[in-house]
Amino acid sequence: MTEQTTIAGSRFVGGVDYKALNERSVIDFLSPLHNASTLLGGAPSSWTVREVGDGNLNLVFIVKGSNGGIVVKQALPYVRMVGESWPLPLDRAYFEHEALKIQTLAAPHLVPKLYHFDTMQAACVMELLEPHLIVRKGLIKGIRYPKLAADIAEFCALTLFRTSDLGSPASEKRERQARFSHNITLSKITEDLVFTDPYRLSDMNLWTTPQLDKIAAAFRADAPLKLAAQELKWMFLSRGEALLHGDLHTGSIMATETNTRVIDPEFAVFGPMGFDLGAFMANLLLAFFAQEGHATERDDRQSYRAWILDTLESFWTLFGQKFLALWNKGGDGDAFLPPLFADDTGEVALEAYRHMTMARLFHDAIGFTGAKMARRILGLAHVEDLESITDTDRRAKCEKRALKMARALMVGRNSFSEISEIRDIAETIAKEPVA
Ligand code: SR1
Ligand code: MG
Repeated sequence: MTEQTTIAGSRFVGGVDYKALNERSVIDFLSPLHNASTLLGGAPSSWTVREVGDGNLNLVFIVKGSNGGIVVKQALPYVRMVGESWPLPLDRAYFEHEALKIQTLAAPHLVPKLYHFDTMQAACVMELLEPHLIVRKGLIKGIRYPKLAADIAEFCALTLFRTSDLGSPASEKRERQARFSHNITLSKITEDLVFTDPYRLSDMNLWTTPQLDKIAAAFRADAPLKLAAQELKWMFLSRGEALLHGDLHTGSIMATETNTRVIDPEFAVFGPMGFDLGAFMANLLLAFFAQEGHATERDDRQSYRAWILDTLESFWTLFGQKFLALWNKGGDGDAFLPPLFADDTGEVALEAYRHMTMARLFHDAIGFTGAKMARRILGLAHVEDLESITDTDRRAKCEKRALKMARALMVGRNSFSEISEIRDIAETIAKEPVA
C-alpha cells in the first residue's frame, strides 16, 4: 500500500489500490478501457507486453495487439535507479499528465497522443511512437536527424511562448503556475542534482575515478564557478517565466528522420525559459564530446561531430526566429500589450526590447547549458553517451573536455552573443590536448 499524495489540497494520486503494474497485470489494467482495447484490437489474452523503461524513475510498458500498440507509463513510489531507499511521490504522474495536456494545446504535433490517465495507479496511457528511437541512442549510433533542430526549436518556442505572460493571460498563467508549484519533490531533485551537488561533496555524486578526481575537487573549490551555479539556481527557483518541460535532454526526445516527439515532462514547473533551451544544447554538446569515444578505425565520427554542432547552431537560430515570430504576431498575454506600442516610437522601442530579450535568453540558456553538462559528469545520473565508453581513460578524456566547456559556458555566459561562438569553443576544446 502506498500513501496518497495530495496535490493543491484536492487531488490524489496513488492510494490504497495502487499497485506497481507488471507484464501480466497491465493487461487487466487496460482491458476495461474502451479506447485502449479498440486501439489494440483482438482479445486481451492475445496482447503482448514488454516492460522497456530504461529511464531513472518509472515503469514503461509497450502493449501490442492485432490493430496496433500503446504505451503505459506508471510512476513508482521510489526512484527506480536507486531503489526503495529513495521514496518519491506518485504525484509526478499527475504533473506529467497535466504538462502533456498543456503541451498538446501548444504543440500537438510534437508530443505523443494521450489516451487515458489513471489517478489511482499513477499511470498514463499514450501513443506508441514507432519506429521512433530515443534520440540519445541515435546520437550514440551516429544517426542524423534532419528535423531535430527545427522541431525542438518549434517545441520550445511554442510551449515556452504560449505558457508565458507573453502568450497566455495572467489569470491562466497564475493558475497554472500555482498548480505546478506543487511539483516540489522533482524540482528539488533538479535543484540538488544540477545546481548544488556537483559543487560539494555528496554521497550521491559519481565520476570516473581516479581520472576525474582532481577536476572534481577543482570544481568544489572554484568560487566563480560556484557563484555562477548559484546564480543559475536562483534563477531556476525564482523566475517563473514559462511552463518548462523541466528535463529536455536527448533521452526525452524520440525521433525518426521525419518525425520528432518530446516525451516525459514529469519535471514540469514554471521557471526560466533558458533552462529547457540549455538542457537540449547541453545534451547535444555531451553527445559531441562523447563522439571521440565512439570513433572506430572505419568511422572517425568527424563529419558526425560537425553535424551535431550544425544542429546546435540551427536549433538556437530557429528558436530565436520562431519565438520572435510568435511575439511579433502577438499572443494572449498581459505583458507588453500591443496598444501601448502602437505609434512609431513605440514600435521601434518594442522591437529593440524584443532583441534585447533574445540576447538575455541566450545568456541564460548558455549558463544552463554549462550546468546541465557538468551535472551529468560529476553528479548522480550520468548519460549513456559517455557511460557507454567502456575504456575509462578514453571516457575520462571526453569528460574532461566537456567539463572544460561547461565551466567556460557557466562563468562566461554573459560575454557570448552568437551561437557560432559556442561552436568555436567546442571545436577548439575538442582539438586541445587533455591533461
Ligand atoms: C533521481 S532522478 C535523476 C535524473 O533523472 C531525470 O532524467 C532527471 O534529469 C533527474 O535529474
Ligand atoms: Mg525522464
